[in-house]
Amino acid sequence: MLNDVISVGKRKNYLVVKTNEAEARVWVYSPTIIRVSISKKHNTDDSFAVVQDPSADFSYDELPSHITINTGAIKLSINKYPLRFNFLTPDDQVLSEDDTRFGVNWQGTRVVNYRKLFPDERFIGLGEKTGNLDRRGGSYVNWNTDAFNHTPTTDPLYKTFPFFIGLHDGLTYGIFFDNTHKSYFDFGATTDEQMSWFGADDGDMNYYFFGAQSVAKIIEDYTWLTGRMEMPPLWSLGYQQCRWSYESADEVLAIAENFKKLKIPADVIYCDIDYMDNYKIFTWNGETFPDPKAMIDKLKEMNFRLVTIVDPGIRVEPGYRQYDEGVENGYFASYPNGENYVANVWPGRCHFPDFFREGVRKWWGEAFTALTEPGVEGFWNDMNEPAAWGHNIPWMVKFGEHYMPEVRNVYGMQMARATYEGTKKLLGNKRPFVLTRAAYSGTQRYSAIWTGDNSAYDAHMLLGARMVTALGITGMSFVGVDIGGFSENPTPELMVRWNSLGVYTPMFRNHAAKGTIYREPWRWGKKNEAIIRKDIEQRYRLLPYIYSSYYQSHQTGMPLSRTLAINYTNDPIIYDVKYQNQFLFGDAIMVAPVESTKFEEEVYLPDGEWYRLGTDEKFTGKQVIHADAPLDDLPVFIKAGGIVPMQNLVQSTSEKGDGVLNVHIWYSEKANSFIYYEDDGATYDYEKGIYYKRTFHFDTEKRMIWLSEVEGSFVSKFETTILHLHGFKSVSSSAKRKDINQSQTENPIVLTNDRKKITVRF
Ligand code: MIG
Repeated sequence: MLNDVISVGKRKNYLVVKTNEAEARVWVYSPTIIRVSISKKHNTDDSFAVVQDPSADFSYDELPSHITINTGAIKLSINKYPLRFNFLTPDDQVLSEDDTRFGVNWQGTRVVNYRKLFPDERFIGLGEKTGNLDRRGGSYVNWNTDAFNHTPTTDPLYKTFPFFIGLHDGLTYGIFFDNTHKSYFDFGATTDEQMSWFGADDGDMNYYFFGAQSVAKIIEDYTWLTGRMEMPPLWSLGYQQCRWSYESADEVLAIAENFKKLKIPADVIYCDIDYMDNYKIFTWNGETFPDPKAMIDKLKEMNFRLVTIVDPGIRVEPGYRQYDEGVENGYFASYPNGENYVANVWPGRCHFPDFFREGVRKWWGEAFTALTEPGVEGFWNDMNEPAAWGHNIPWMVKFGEHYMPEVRNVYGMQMARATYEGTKKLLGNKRPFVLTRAAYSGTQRYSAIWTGDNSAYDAHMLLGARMVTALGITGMSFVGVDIGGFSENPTPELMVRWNSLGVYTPMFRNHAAKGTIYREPWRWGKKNEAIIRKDIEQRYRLLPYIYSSYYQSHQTGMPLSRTLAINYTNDPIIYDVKYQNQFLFGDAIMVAPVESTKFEEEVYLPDGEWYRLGTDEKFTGKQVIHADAPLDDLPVFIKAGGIVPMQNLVQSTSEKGDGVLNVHIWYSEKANSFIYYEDDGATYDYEKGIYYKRTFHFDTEKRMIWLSEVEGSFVSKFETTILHLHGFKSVSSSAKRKDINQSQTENPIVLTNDRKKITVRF
């Protein structure tokens, strides 16, 4: 236990507070972010997650009983006898504080921080976890695991995001416990509602405290600290068709051709592990995929991109290039005596690249020429927990300078980093698409993620919706789940329903395990095919809105799929398990997931006014409504004031479209605005100012709609903007159709795109 302080002083840019057994260090990163690291040894101070440096100076006051640091936004009061940390608002309300009795406590190498639990305290975050939106009463472990066949209560899963947000007494705070060892979080589950606690098997009690007074600002601060996503390639936001596996080039092409023939929009097709020769990474099976380039060229003609899988396990086989080079240069994880570590996975006996070393990452990255030369642009990283049969890699296996238990939770992130850095170089100015299963905080800088091997039943679909929003809190905006469920077979109803939810999932990918029935949109009968097609079409119409929302993630860290706890933090009803799966998709759209066996659903409309998408039926908020939920019409609502730019139907993001940007606006008394963003969707030119950005405003009091002057030098692919007004009294609005597009409202206002400010009166 931390006992009395024996000395206080400043060293470089941090405060040092010593007791006779440990040392606490305190840094200020910004007025709303303070870091505390308490340790008996302070061995290393590297972080895989953090990309910012602390501010150079801050001042502290030392009083007889305590030390204070006041950043203007947070008051940290450090109690000296014994050493305890208390975080307060500038007007002295307690945000979060150590349990006065136990504070930070060690048992051997294990370190835990016990904190006061407030009676009304809720907890959100921790990323990819099962359980409820409000994690109060929950207990969790972070230990990246190949969780095949997991259920809606399994823990741990594939990823580690040791970041949560606490909510009590109308206050908000966040804690990021940046410790990569196996870690534990307990939100009052095991302490008789007395304390919350978090800790790890080893390492420092090293955490960042966020004191901003809104969930959105805390997410902004957390993603400032750990980095934000780049703009994704536009093609990766279209519909993605995957399967374990399409077994040959002929099958891949036949699937793509069918999408074209049936006029179902799509952008991406995948090759899972069977495209390789004996599961050897960076090879192709010469019989089933004799000419990858020819196949990919044909796919490109059909406007399809190919994503191929890579696993970390390198098959032990002399003569196989990756094996030979890895052995020769000592690139693999090893036992302490220097022998390469061997475990069994798909290729049989394997070695595992040590992604913790720069030279190894470079070597791995360069090997992607085997995929990029024939034309692959997307790289799927699987099995990187790392997974091997038997799961537990011996503790003595070394990765870089670390033994396995210290860095297991980061292995997947370092693989994704190596893949991202390597393929970014190989693709020149083009954006690679990287997808990873295992991850740690900060992975948003390199990769999209999916939630691993879910199953084809309703509870898993709902869990997926909730996980996506929890991952959004922890900085991961670009997230998908296997639409339809990976294991087992969905009923046609579940497939249709899940696909309709996929429209409003940041990454829209249909995937299924070996041995399950085929999942493509046409496998479910003509009637269901029509619904699936209609829903995928909606995704394509929404792409200008979705792409602008990704820009928001890129700029501020605000995720695409947002738990209602971000905007309606203090409304207790949104935490009710009945409504906890509802989410906002971007600023304007609210989605209520519905099980495939129900055709009506209780939906909670939070404060404000809401319109049902498709009918424009208007509702006042703060009430539960019974919403119709037939399989062809998922309950989707637009927040009054919502501004949603859409485009005409295209069959692929590679199609140019008709040049019309359809901007839908739903009436509200309150003024609103939306940042519209566009660029070439493919390259890094946007980093040089080659983008197109303008803000759409409307203001009911002023009876004006205006488009700000365009910022950036990109020329929009839309020559015309058409405004569609919904629910405006002075203009007739009879948009009664479900598939809104430019020709179906009576009031479109046609504007010719001018880069200067455009104003419209209504
Ligand atoms: O041991 O590559 O989660 O998406 O299809 C299974 C085969 C390995 C697990 C992934 C899944 C993928 C499958 N992989």
